Order: sequence, then structure tokens, then C-alpha cells
Amino acid sequence: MLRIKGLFFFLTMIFLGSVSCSQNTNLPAPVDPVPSARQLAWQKMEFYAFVHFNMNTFTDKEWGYGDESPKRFNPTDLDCRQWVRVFKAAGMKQVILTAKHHDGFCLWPSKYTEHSVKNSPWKNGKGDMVKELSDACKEYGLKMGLYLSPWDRNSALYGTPAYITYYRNQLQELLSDYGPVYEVWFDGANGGTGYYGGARENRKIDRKTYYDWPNTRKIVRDLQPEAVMFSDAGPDVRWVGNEKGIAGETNWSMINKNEFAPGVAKQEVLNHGLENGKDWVPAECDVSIRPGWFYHRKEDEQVKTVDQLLDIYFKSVGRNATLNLNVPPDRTGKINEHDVQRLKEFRNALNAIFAVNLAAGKKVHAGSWRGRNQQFVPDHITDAGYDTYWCTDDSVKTGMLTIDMGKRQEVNLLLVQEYIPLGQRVKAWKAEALKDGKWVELARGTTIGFKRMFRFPTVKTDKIRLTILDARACPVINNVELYRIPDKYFQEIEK
Ligand code: FUL
Repeated sequence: MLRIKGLFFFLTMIFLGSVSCSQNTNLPAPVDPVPSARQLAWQKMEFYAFVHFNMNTFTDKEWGYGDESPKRFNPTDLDCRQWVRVFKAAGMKQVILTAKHHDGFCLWPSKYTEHSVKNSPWKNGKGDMVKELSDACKEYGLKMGLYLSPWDRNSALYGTPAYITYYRNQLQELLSDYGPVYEVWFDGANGGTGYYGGARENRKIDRKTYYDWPNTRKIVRDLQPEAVMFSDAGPDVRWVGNEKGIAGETNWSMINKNEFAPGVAKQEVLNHGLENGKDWVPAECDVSIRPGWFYHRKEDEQVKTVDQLLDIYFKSVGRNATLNLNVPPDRTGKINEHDVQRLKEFRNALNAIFAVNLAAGKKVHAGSWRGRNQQFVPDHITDAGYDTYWCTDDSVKTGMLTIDMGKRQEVNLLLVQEYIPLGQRVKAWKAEALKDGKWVELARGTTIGFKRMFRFPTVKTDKIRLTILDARACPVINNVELYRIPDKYFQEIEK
């Protein structure tokens, strides 16, 4: 009996060995650069919240001078749990808070300054908003990110070497005392006029060298290894080059980060990335749901419409970027009813658009796939697994994938994903539908990246074909989805 069992075990091991062997040979080699684990986790969040809430909320400004009295900061009913509930219901995965904006006021009781909540009437100076947000995020399962403005118009030290120590001390407090932080936001606006401890003058700094970025960033890496750092120069996530929420139609996740610094960059390069960039630094689209970043009552009627938000969504998440949507709480310390309502409508629209993936589980035909190996078959693009993909032989940089929906369906939205853990490859693609026996072009584009979405006029068809026309190396596609955007939400924008 023991011998039979032993033989069975032996044969099983040989079988498993041959399976895993055949599965692991011939994997496509990564095309450098590729994302780090923290960058991939960040990209998968897709949509998250920016919260501009600070002294400006109470002074009705966008940029405080730095001479505002802490007494003015007094939310009457601050409720970070309400924010997080609203964001979670909207499908957002993270909340990034302006712990300190350019005016220098700190939302946590920093031991390095008096210009903070500890000298405000809010909770008799005993409050700590960063703690409240961190607790709320933990309770509801969202990630927390922090914005710590490098520019500080309150600090007397700004412009001198001592300020760098002050800035780093604050970074250290924020990254040590509040649990996990997943994104640290370094704003590019820095240097200029300010209060500066009463000096009231113009202080210019060298944006490239003043902050000694390599050593400042090291604090983040050491204390929060899972956090990505955002700035014009990354190092992990780059600004998209505008505050409208629009990524370039061509959007590579690569740039040469050492050519830039926070506040020193070419906006065109940030918007499109570089096909031959040496560093993986994907784009984030930051945009406000209102005209300003901070809450102003006079803007209550100017909250972006569902149509505007959808267009932004398709031009950010749909163009290989993430969407960091700013939703500023009002003076009570809650998300205002106007914005709450709009986010609900926006979520309803997204739910309606993505209700039924017409490609899910459908048969896919391709002329070729890598080594004719089961591991790379075309059906992987409709199987819902992130880590299964279709791929060609190394020498082949084009390919054709035909999705057979089985019956005629109305379609007007295509979603394609490249398997970016192996790098961003595709340079040109097109999509066609079979109509009356002929292939009719629906869409044509350049890059794909983590996710590319494309809206086209509604077509009724049973077969959609995606052609990869050119790539930096053999294309690796892990997902294709097809949808019918309800007419009410359809905007025929892309040409
Ligand atoms: C800019 C800042 O100057 C704005 O006030 C805002 O914080 C925006 C997100 O970044 O550079």
C-alpha cells in the first residue's frame, strides 16, 4: 500500500513538474522600466479623493499669506467619517488630505510650530484632524495619503537651511504617528511672497536644490515603504501637467525623472510621458469638483456636472492615469450636500455604464499566440484574471484579437489593458466591428498602458476586433471589455 502511494506521489510530482515547467518557460521578458509593487498597487486604485480643507476654508481664500490667526480655524461639526463614507460610496479608494497648505497651518498638533490646530478654538485646541482621518480610513477600509506643502508662507525659517530640518521634522511626525500612509504629495508651487514670521517679503528658492529632495524623499521610503511619492518629478507618480483632469491621448508611464524637480518640469512631457523614458513614473490627474481647490460658498452652484465628471473620468482613468478628484469639505467640516449629491449621481452613472461587460467570458480568436502555448491563449483577455494574458512571440510586434460575443449587441465603449508588470509596450492600435460582412473602424489610438477606454458611436455587431499595429516589444494584453453606455450618458467625444 505504502509503495503504491509512494509511486502515486512520484508520478504526481513529475506531472506537476512538467506542467509548471512548460508554464514557466518562454515567459515574455519585461521591457524596462517596469512598475514597483507600490506603483502597481497605486495604479489599481484608479479613483480617489483629494481633500483641500484647512485655513483657507475659513478665510475664503485659495492661497493664504501665512499671517492668518489660528483662531479662525473652527469647523463646527467636523466629521471625517462622513467624508470617508461619501468617498467609499462613490467608489474611491484613498483620501489625500492637505495636512499643511502653503499658508503653513497644520491640521495636526505639530510640536515644531504654534501655527496649528492646537491654538485654534476647534475642540479647545485638543483636536487632531490627521488622526481623525486616519481612524476613519481604517474604519472604512480606505487608504490615507498626505499633502505637506514644501512652501510655507508662515515660517520665519523659510528660505534658510533650517527650514529643511523643520520640513523634514514635520514629514517625520506625519509618517510616524498615524499608521500607514499610501501617497505623499509634494506640490510644485513653492517660493514667493509671504508672511515669513513677520518679515513679509519675497523669498525665492532654487526649486531643484533647496529641499535636497533625495534625502527628503528618503524619510518617506524609510518610514512608509508602501507609500508612493507624487510630484512633477515623481519619483513614483507624476503630475499630469494640468489641473483639468486630462491625460494625453498618448500617455506613456515613463519619463526621465532626474530632468525635473517639484515645480520644474515641461508640462507637455508630463502630459504624454516619453516612449523611451528611463523611469517608470505614471501620471495622476488632479482636478477639483469645483472651480477652486478649497470650499467657497459662492461656488455651490458650480459643482461639476455628471457629464463633465464622466468626460474627466474617461480622459484620466481611461487614458492610463489615475483620477485624484478634489472634494473640499465646507466650514462645518463635512462634505457639502451639493457635492454629496453629485458624487452619488456620478456613481450611478458609472454603475449604469459598467453594468454589463459584453465581452466577459466570450471566445476570442487570434492568428497567433506565443509558442502556441496554452499559457498565452487569446481567451485570457476575457477571463477576468488580471495576471493571465495573451502575448505573441518575441519577434512579433503586431496582433489581431477578435472577440465573438455570440450574438449581435449594441456597443459603444471599448476598454483595453496591457499587462504593465512587464512594461508598457503598445504604440498604436485600432478597433473594428463586423457589420454586414465588412470590418468597420470604430476607434484608433496610440498608447494603452494600465487601462485605455475609448467611446465610439453605438454599433450593433457580434464581433469586435482589436488590432495591435505597433509595439516596443511583443504585445501583452491581459484584458478587454465591451460596454453599451446608456444614451443618457453617452458623449461622442473621441474622434
Ligand atoms: C497647486 C496649489 O498651488 C493649489 O493650491 C492646490 O493645492 C493644487 C492641488 O496644487 O500647485
